[in-house]
Amino acid sequence: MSFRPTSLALAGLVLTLGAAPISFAQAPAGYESIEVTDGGTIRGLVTWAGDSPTELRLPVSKNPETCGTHGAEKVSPRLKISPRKGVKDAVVFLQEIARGKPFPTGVKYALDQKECEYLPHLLVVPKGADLEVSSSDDVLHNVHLDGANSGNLAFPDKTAKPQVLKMKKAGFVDVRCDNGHVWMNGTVLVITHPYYAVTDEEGRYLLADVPPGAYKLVAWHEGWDIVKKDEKDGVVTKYYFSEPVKLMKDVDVKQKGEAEVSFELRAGGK
Ligand SMILES: [Cu+2]
Repeated sequence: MSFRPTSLALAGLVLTLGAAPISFAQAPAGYESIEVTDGGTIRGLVTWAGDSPTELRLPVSKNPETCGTHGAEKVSPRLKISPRKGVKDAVVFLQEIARGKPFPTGVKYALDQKECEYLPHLLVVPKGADLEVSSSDDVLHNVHLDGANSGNLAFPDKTAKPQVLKMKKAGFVDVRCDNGHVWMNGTVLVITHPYYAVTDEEGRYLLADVPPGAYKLVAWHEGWDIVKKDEKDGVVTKYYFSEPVKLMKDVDVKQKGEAEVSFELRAGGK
């Protein structure tokens, strides 16, 4: 998934670009880690505008003994709205930044499969880092990664060893299971810089130590509406979901200042 930035001159910094499209969230000339001593903070909320929709429940058509934590249904993990309208699992990040703080060290980027769901549902991984995938379930899962990075990993049961995939390219990666667990999905965002945050249960996010300057701030959320489904003998074999929602706002970060930027999602995705 990629798109071109609307403006090539950001933050007073003129970027020279080649003919190739720029990957989403990728700094064209690479990212330079520096010590940031006068950085500011960007914080805010991702919230739901209007009445919260009824949660989407999907029938558990396979391995209910392992997967059926809500009886014979799974609550779709794609849209989680708190009673106060906070939206969990949106990712907020600077669209581009050439230099800033380093990625934190000693972080393990891991994706587990538990009760036929991906934990975490949305994971951000630095470009070039290892993603470790494991399973805590005693049913066969097949982890199908597709997008900026691809892969196909089989986990017969929870005794299967974790498998490691290097996330070489920046961009979004869809994760799903091809073994009949049609509700299982997750997203990995591979990013070139550490200015990102995944929203918590109340939709909150915080970006710290941002070098002073003007930026484009992106809020991204996966699509949540079912637009189509394949069925065989009355059983859904594949769900197709609406496109992800990408919202963008300008933000000006002052030296040791605090900027507040919030985003709203709404029914229909726009
Ligand atoms: Cu599975």
